[in-house]
Amino acid sequence: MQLSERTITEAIIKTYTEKLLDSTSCDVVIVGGGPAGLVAASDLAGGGWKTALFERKMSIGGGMWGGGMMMNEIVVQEQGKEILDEFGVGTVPFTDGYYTADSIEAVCSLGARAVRSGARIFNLVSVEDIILKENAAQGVVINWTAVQMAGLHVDPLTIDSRYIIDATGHPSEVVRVIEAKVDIRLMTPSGGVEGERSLWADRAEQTTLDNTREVFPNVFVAGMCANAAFGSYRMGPIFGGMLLSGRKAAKMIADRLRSPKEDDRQQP
Ligand code: 48F
Repeated sequence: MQLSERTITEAIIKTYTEKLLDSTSCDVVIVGGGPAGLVAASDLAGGGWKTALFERKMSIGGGMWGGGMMMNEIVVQEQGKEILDEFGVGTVPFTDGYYTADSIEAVCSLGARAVRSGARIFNLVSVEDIILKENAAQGVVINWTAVQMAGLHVDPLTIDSRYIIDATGHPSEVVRVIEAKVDIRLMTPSGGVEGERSLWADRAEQTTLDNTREVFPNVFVAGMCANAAFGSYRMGPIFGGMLLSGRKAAKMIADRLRSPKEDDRQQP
């Protein structure tokens, strides 16, 4: 068979365009493909919800690849290990309740599971804003990362979504955009982004979970973004909280999607 350059080009344009077109209206958009975003994407897509994840960089994985200080091993505790087991990531006991895992295996396994569960992952695409209607987020505004990097004045496109997860890690980009542009208080103590505090691993792992919740109508925070939004500590290269946070955000949203009127019923 003679290879046709034109067929190769058409195959890519057609399949990518179909993938993107099919994602213009989602149940959930996840912003950021670090560990928290990837677990959330797997769980939501696996539960049958239409899920798209936008990742600014070429590669998903966020801060997981680099382990601690470029030593590509991560540490998890018992509950985090259970999630890694489920995703088929090997773990090695270190000492009471601490396990290590190869960060490359972890990222690849989380990413593969998310895609195979049906999540659409779009790398090289940045979320730069939300769609705001009726005082709630109704989707995200996206553009090619390359457009942003080149500083080109090119208008973005949009993706409708019933729920959004800000899983952008330390910079908490979606909530920061909301804080800057929207005249509505966030559901944080000050009404704004509280900002991340210094490192306290034990406390931060717990607060990551506590802080995984809705921060603005239809916008949930997960992973390190949850602690940045609600003003808690960073934890360094222990990743159990990230994995569990992604799972918690997915569950909260799936529950909401299953019973959209639940909140209304709870109103006085
Ligand atoms: O930073 P990141 O890994 O977030 P996470 O899932 O995990 C945090 C840990 O890696 C580590 C830690 C705990 O041990 O403290 O830092 O909370 O992944 C965030 C991803 O979001 C992407 C970014 O490139 C990264 O891959 N991202 C950030 N802003 C945007 C974005 C944006 N506006 N649009 C699309 N992607």
